[in-house]
Amino acid sequence: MKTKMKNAILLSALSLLLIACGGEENKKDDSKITVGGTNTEATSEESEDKMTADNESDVIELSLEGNDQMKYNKKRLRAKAGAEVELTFKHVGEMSKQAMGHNFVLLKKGTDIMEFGEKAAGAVDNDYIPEDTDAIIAHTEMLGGGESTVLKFTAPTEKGEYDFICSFPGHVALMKGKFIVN
Ligand SMILES: [Cu+2]
Repeated sequence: MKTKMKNAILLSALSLLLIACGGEENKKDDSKITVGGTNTEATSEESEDKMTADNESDVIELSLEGNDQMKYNKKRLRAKAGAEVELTFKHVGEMSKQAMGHNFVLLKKGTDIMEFGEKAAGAVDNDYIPEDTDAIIAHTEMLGGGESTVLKFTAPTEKGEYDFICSFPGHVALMKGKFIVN
């Protein structure tokens, strides 16, 4: 009888412990959800890019998508000054290059992106990449739905924020972001 009682006490003590631990874990989870909830997409985006930027390997791998809603999936890309960048750019939509073409054009500091967009719109025969400009640091080809490409280039050596845009006519209004060099 005595051992049975001992066991019973032990068991209830154990279950109390378990309940206590469980409660704490739930609390932790709750706080996590609250933090994530306040800052939806940007948080995961940011941490993902940070991880890439902190990577000590020689080549910085970045990715970017464009869709049929005329949007990029990221507003910021990050790279270290002078680093070799390998950007995988994908058009995840289904629309044609003629109707909803997307590219990635990285522009030098001080470029007026709306002005550049207007100029690019005139370069119909060159996939909307103006030929008489020195504002472009690097650019991909124009893609249609389902296509993807990899662009290799050297990040600017000067730290700061650079603009990237899609130069398809009218897209710069929505398809623009910051390429952050640190
Ligand atoms: Cu576009």
